[in-house]
Amino acid sequence: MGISNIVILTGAGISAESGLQTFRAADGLWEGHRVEDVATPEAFDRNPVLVHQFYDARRERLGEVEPNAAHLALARLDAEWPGELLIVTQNVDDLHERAGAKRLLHMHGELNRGWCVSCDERFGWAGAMKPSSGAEPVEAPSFSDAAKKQEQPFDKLRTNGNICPACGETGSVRPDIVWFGEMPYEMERIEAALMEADLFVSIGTSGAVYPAAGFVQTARYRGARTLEINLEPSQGSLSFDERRYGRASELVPQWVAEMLG
Ligand code: BV8
Repeated sequence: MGISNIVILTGAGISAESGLQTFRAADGLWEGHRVEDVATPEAFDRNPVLVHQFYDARRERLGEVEPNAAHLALARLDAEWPGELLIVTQNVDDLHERAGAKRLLHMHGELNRGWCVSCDERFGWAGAMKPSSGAEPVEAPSFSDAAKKQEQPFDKLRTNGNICPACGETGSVRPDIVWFGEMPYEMERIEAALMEADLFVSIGTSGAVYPAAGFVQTARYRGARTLEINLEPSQGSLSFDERRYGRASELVPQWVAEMLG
């Protein structure tokens, strides 16, 4: 059966060799935090400053890392694959885009985006999101349309303060990220691609978080071939026709070279 339509799911493991921590750290903590203390809407209501500090630190870290050979190989496949292809990432980092991938979606959101819970606008965001300590007064900037058009991340216009670039509200901006208990983004587009897939490939994910961990079942059910590329067997490894274990920066370029022949 010729392979034409490919769906690729990636997780934290593909960014590990770029220096970004994965989730299943030995102590089960997430950069020292319990998931329920930093990645749930309840946590944000309870302690928004802690949640902002957690995401501000990860957003800052992004500026210190680069895409690795696995990201670059997928960007090459994206550019040269004649059939349908969709990269569905669980990652909130921007390393796939910075490697050049275009046919890509972030099902759990992005660190470089903000969402105003007051006016419901979403926009590019760079820098800290934690409300400024109120030391220096922050007057509302007049640039809503520029930011709205996301031509420029909010921060480039101001350096501090949690102010919505669309409505000027203060303290109403949250990370545009899917927290536990929240509905992942673009589920229709993902389901549609899985329905048409001839090949489903899972790279650098432990298969611990749903609905992403269930995609392999959907793909199999539709008759797609399934391949897992990971450092170790994932929780769903038995659901894959083929499994390759090792480092993404080595195995993904090899696999892409095979696909592009
Ligand atoms: C929802 C954004 C309603 C935040 C994230 C069914 C059963 C049980 C539970 C549930 C269920 N359905 C829903 C749930 C609840 C929950 C869930 O799954 N809980 C788990 C913990 C049991 N799911 C939800 O709440 C989801 N929402 O269900 O809404 C709904 C219902 C139906 C249909 C639609 C919606 C929302 C979940 C999203 C939460 N947000 N991220 C942020 O990033 O700050 S999840 C976050 O954790 C990541 O995005 C990712 O998804 C997950 C971490 O997993 P991985 O990326 O796989 O990372 P991990 O560290 O675990 O593994 C890394 C792997 O890489 C390892 O296997 C390792 O071996 C490998 N590796 C390491 N280095 C390398 C490598 N591989 C190759 N090379 C290397 N160098």
